[in-house]
Amino acid sequence: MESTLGLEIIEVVERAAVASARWMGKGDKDMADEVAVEAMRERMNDIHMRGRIVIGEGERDDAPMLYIGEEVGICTRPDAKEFCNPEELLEIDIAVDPCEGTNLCAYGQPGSMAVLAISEKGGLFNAPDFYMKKLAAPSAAKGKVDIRKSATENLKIIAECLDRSIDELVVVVMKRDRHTELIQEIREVGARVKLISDGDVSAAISCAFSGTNTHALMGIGAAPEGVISAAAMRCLGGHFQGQLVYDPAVVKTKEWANMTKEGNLKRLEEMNITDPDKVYEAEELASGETVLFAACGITAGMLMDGVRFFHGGARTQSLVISSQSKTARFVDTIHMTDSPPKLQLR
Ligand code: VTB
Repeated sequence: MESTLGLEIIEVVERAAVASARWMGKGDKDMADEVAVEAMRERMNDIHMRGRIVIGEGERDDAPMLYIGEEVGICTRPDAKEFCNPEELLEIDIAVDPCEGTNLCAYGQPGSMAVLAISEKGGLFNAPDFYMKKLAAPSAAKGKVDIRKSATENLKIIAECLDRSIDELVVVVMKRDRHTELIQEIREVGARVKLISDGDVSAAISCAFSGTNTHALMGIGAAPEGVISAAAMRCLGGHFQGQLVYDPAVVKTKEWANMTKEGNLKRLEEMNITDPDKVYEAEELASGETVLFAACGITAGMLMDGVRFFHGGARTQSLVISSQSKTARFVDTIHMTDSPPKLQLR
């Protein structure tokens, strides 16, 4: 699955990032998202595969493109028989977030990126559009920390695993009312908190890379993005766990102001989620034999540089992670938009 697909999905996230970056700092998060969706979908439809969006822009009725269940790729065209051999058909599931951190992009803040995860059919958890409590930590602490333990306990474990004191740890938490007590607890035990306004995917993955000065991600974000983070962390051997959150009183967000805990539990039941309190490990959220992850920075972040435009082109930085080849590649690309190109490559 990996060889050609790995290269093609770099272009998928690159195109989305470049399109979105044109809207960076313009204060219009919907446009930043819309152009990324369009660019991602267009490039994806040129790949020799039969792909199905399992995590996307929403349900079919609300999202015109990259909706859940949409089929993408050359082998989904009506005339596919002519160029796709059913015997060799690459059937894959895809989770996308064309502009993760739309606000970050719209306001020129660090950490937005175009991102996706791919696995064979059935290899990614079809997460409902719910919230998720998340815990990400470096691989040294994998399986030792646990989302069921307190932040205090987990920080003690991480400190021990990384052979450093707690005050040398940095924990990323999203700045939300629901995290007030969590932030207080982290500070009380002595660790330092890096508050972010949005973009917990990048924060989760950063835990698996030394040098990012990120030692844990704690708190509640969106569930679909939890699956994308898990896909990367599974490949990298980092720690990631997620637990669905269904109580609006815990989530404390205006989007869920009209929801009830009972109603949400009913929604989960209808989705065949029998244990709403289940703790999902990275390997369950991204259970496929082969998992591929790709991200391209829109604005500069902890892992990747953002898109930089110049006369005649743009430069991007992406990260492609593969479970098959056990690689994490940082790819620096120059996109030449003039034809013929008249760039001075340096
Ligand atoms: C966003 C976004 C995150 O979670 O905050 C969202 O920035 C949900 O939280 O990166 P709110 O509804 O409270 O804003 C993420 O999308 C991903 O988990």
